[in-house]
Amino acid sequence: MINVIGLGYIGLPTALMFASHGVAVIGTDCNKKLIAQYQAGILSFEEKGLSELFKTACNAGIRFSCECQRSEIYIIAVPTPYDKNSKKIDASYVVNAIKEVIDICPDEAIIVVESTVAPGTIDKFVRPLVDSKNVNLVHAPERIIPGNMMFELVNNSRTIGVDDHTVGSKIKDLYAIFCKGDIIVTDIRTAEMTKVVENTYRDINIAYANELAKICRFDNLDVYEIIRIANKHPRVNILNPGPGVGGHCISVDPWFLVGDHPGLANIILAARKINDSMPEFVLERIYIIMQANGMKDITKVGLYGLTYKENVCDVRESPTLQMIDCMKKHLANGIKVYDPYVKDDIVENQYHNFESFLYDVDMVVILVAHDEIKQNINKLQGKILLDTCNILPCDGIYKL
Ligand code: SAJ
Repeated sequence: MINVIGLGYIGLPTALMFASHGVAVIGTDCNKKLIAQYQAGILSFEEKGLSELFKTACNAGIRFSCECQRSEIYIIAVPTPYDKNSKKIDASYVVNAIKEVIDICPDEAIIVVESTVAPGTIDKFVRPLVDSKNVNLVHAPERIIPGNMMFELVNNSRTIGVDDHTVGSKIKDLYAIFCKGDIIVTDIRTAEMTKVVENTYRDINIAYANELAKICRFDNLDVYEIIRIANKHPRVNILNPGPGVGGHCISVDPWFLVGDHPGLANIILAARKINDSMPEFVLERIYIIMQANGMKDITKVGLYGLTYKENVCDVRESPTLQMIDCMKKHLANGIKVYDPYVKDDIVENQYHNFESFLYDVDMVVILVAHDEIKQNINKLQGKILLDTCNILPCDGIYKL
């Protein structure tokens, strides 16, 4: 049996995937409300293909509980935030999960940490906790992208970091039950570093696109046309500029390298700063555009999109929230906000109906390229538009 600990964006799909492939699974989480919800057959977030997988896993007998269970294999998928001041990992969720496991697990149990961790975390925080017991540690960092999780869970390559190759083979065979991608077995420190390096690579490349957007704005050039042409070169592949980098991964993991290697992680730090500066850059664009159109009232501006990217409901570290924080510092209140994926009221002046939102604003700032807005471009007629995602045809539209 596998006990998957932490049933959020990664733990839940992983638990469901194993269960629907015939493995006995118990999913546990300290959040009682979440467990009650799963036991009642209700999902906590939306993701393409998730509800079908949930049904299959429930029919296959997956169980949910608040208490960790005695089991031969544990998969830990709990959050790993970073301390905003020191930039170092806050490993407390991982540490607490390991402590719970150690209290109940049998001898020779295998504990797989899937949570992304700062390189060195397993040696520094986890190993000392398990030393008293005869267990095997594994680090198998998740790699799936929100928005396409089900496909990537099955098709992506995986990394399995181990101390012992017999354990490596066993865990490789376990993931191979559903994973069609290559499964590479390596040591734990390499697996830790590889995962953080992957997300940092993407952060740096997005930062390059964002810096180009700023340079092109200054020089009055069309950054999208420049990127389009540059990308025709066989060895150039510039990413898309945007209103900033959100989510719990790309905007967090590079800080682990900066926090642990001050003075060495220079490009990484610069990239983080550029990406973090984008919400404020958009805010400045809003003020310039308002001025150019004789608009004085910020309450007539509407922000479209609150999530960290398109077609997901996750708002963690989202550029829109970063921008709203920035506005609060400037004491600019009353801007209107709408997102079809965010059902709860999480900010002031939030709308839950697209039409009423549009009715109440003169200017719309597109911050997330949800399918909804792409399919309703005609409804934006007559509005002043700032499109930070480059989804609208260029004529008469303001861009980054
Ligand atoms: N973004 C841009 N321009 C781009 C691409 C993305 O501004 O060209 C922005 C997005 O709008 C978003 C942020 O970057 O705000 C991050 O989005 P993303 O789609 O690039 O990545 P995540 O955070 O959803 O998922 C990443 C993935 N990592 C890589 O692609 C290297 C995923 O595979 C990881 O599993 C995930 O982090 C994770 O959990 O670590």
